[in-house]
Formats: sequence, C-alpha cells, structure tokens
Amino acid sequence: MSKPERTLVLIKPDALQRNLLGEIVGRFERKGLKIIGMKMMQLGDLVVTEHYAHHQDKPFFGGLKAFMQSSPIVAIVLEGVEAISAVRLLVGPTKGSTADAGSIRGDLSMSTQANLVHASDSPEAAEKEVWRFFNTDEIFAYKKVDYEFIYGSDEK
Ligand code: FUP
Repeated sequence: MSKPERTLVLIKPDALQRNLLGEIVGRFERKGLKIIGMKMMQLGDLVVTEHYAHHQDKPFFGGLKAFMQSSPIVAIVLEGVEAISAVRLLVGPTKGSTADAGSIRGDLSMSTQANLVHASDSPEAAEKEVWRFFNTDEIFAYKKVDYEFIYGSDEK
C-alpha cells in the first residue's frame, strides 16, 4: 500500500504556441495519472524568479524568465502512486535534442530552454511547487472510475 503523491507540471509557452497542449495532457492522462488541478496562468516576474531561484546566478536566467512570461502557461497538479518520478520519466531530461525518444521532450522538442514542460523533481520540491501555483480550493478530490484498473490491489 503506497500513499499517492502529488506533483506540479507547468506546460510552458512553447507548448501552447506549438499547439501541443492536448498531446502533452493526453500523455499524462493515458499513463494513468489523475488530474486534480488545472488552470491557465500568465506568470508574473515574482513567481518566475521564485520558481527558478536555484538558477538565478546562471547566464540563462534572464532569458528563461522572459520566455516563461512570453505567453500564458498551463499549470497542472497530477496525483498517483510514485507520481513524481513517473512524471519526470514521461517528461525526460532537460535538453530536448538528447532526451530519450518516447519522452515528451525527446519526442517533441529540440531545445534546453524551450523544452515544453516543467515537472517537480522531488517530494520536497513538489510540496513547495504545488502551493506556489495553486490555492487549496483549486485542488479537487474526486472518485475516478478507472482507478481500480490503473493499480494492482496491493499497490493503492
Ligand atoms: P528540469 O528540471 O529538467 O526542468 O531542468 P533544470 O531545473 O535544470 O532547468 C530548469 C529550466 O532552466 C529548464 F527547463 C530550462 C532552463 N535552462 C536553460 O535555459 N539553460 C540551461 O543551460 C539549463 C536550464
């Protein structure tokens, strides 16, 4: 029996511009992840600076911030057993051109900056990032009918 995890995904401006929203959301859905929060947002300077604070001394920080504010993004909270690592696998490593085929970045992107998706990389990051982008009343608890068939009886 494992406790389900929550993880934050941001679908970035390049995905919106390239009409890849449905493709990307569909991959998470087909995997068996449960969407428990989802909204379109125009990010402000403060939240982007906080979100990428670990990169603030890097030469690409200014460009990354401008890119993340260049159009709206779609923020999603996904839930599932081991959801954090499962989503990172689906997303693939940072650089699109060398990311594994089969992953979102590997199949659909060439860039390091314009790599379509952000996904939390640890339980600590996920906890912080979900609440950075969502309020409690924007997260939904509901029964999903396919749940019985997504996990084995000893896995949920
Ligand atoms: P990831 O966890 O795979 O999103 O990667 P990082 O946290 O290392 O990087 C966050 C974002 O910084 C990337 F999505 C894109 C941007 N970045 C660059 O633009 N250039 C770099 O050399 C590294 C990261």
